[in-house]
Amino acid sequence: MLNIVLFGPPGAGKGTQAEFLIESYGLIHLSTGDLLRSEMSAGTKLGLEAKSFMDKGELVPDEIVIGMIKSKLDTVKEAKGFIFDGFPRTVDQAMALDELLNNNGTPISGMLSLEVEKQELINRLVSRGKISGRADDQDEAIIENRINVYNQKTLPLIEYYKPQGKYFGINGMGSIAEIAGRLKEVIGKIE
Ligand code: B4P
Repeated sequence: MLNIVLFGPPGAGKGTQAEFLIESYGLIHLSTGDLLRSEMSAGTKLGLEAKSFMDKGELVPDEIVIGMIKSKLDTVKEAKGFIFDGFPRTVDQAMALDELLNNNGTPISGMLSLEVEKQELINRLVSRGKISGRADDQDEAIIENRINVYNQKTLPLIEYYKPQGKYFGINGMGSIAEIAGRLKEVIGKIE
């Protein structure tokens, strides 16, 4: 089973590259951002609670996202593997994910970390904001906050996966196709 953590700051191209990886490898895509946004648009209690954090560019509390991933994993009976996109985002989330996967005997194969310069992240998110309607893409101060939250709470995950030999840094600058090629090369080594 191929279980990939697709990692990187907001705007690094996680969602974009996940689409390509699902097609190429037949994996199941689990994006906590997408799951939270669908809860928001369905107007559920969970969605309303998440909205108050997401609109400010803050992380949604761990227990909410861990519970959401757990119930998704429980519904999938057969899979070639998963792409975790935007999850885990804290060390507690990573530990919870390991526990869930180890119970099934299917650990994380690798963490693929897309590395992109800060100004390029801001440019990508500002341009998406013009068409996406996403509140967190509309305001440069909120985008800056998301990047700061990433640096403080999410970046330390590299040190969680590195000692396990599962961290792979990937240049996330360039065309979507070029970056997809780099990801494929790394997946070839861990498959
Ligand atoms: P996400 O939905 O994960 O949003 P994101 O970090 O902005 O990444 P996304 O996948 O959307 O963007 P991408 O890099 O693909 O999270 C949103 C919020 O949900 C978080 O801030 C948080 O509040 C909450 N949340 C989600 N998961 C959570 C968790 N685990 N714990 C707690 N809270 C959680 O791409 C961005 C743009 O770049 C796109 O428009 C794309 O077209 C463009 N792009 C991509 N590649 C490009 C390239 N090579 N060149 C030019 N443009 C490119």
